[in-house]
Amino acid sequence: MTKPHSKLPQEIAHRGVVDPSLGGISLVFPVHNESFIIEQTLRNYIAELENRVPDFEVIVSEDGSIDDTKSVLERLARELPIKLYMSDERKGYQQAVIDAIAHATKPWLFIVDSDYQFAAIDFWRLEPFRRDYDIVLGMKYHRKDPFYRVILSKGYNFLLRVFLKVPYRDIDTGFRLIRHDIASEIAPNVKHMSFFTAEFVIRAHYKGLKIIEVPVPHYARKIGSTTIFYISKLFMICLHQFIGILRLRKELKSKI
Ligand SMILES: Nc1nc2c(ncn2[C@@H]2O[C@H](COP(=O)(O)OP(=O)(O)O)[C@@H](O)[C@H]2O)c(=O)[nH]1
Ligand SMILES: [Mg+2]
Repeated sequence: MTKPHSKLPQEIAHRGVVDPSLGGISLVFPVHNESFIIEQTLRNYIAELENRVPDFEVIVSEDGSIDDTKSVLERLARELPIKLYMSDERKGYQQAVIDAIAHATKPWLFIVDSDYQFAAIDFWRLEPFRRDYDIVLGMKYHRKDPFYRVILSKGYNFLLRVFLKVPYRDIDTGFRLIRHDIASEIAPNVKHMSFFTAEFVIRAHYKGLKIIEVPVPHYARKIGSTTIFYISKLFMICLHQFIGILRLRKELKSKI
């Protein structure tokens, strides 16, 4: 991997029609209980990208919402160009992404958290790197989450450096461009960690793929709360992650 830029460039270099030779993009949103924000997210991303990415589709992968999310999405699907997949059961983030990858038809995936902690316009910070990389990770600069999450994330990335010898600073980001063929090949193998992107990136790293971290602004959640990292579950999440790191290390031992 190339060393990331250590600072966030103020300017977005290019915001225009993307080079069609780089291939079309499937924008993928995993969604769970986001009724208050999902409309804003979808409208902003579609407005930003649909006329600038020549070969473009939007895939919404929702499951298990118990708020108003499903009816908001059904209403939006009548108006906006989205491919909507919903499930009554909560499949979880990883399965939602794997299913979306199977439905996606474009050569690149832009997989983005649906709670608008990343702004649509920052797509343009990642996009130029498609030319030379297989995976472009939006590194949160700076992370606008509760203090305990920032500390946990720093500790987690540190443990990955020590135990798995990977150099990333924000490996589990919710804003990334990934080549579709790579995602289809690697995603189904992710099994040890509950942080899907982290294990995915580590596996890609040891396959020798080209990965870069690019700083992007991060915004505090305006509404709702994390749907994954409840304080009451933190101890078990950390324990599970640590066991996952050890299992992945065992599996990849010959390569590390
Ligand atoms: N489809 C699906 N999406 C999920 C699930 N859990 C979380 N998400 C989505 O994943 C994204 C990240 O979740 P979030 O709770 O914001 O994580 P945080 O930003 O790390 O606190 C959000 O867009 C959620 O709506 C799930 O079980 N299924
Ligand atoms: Mg979030």
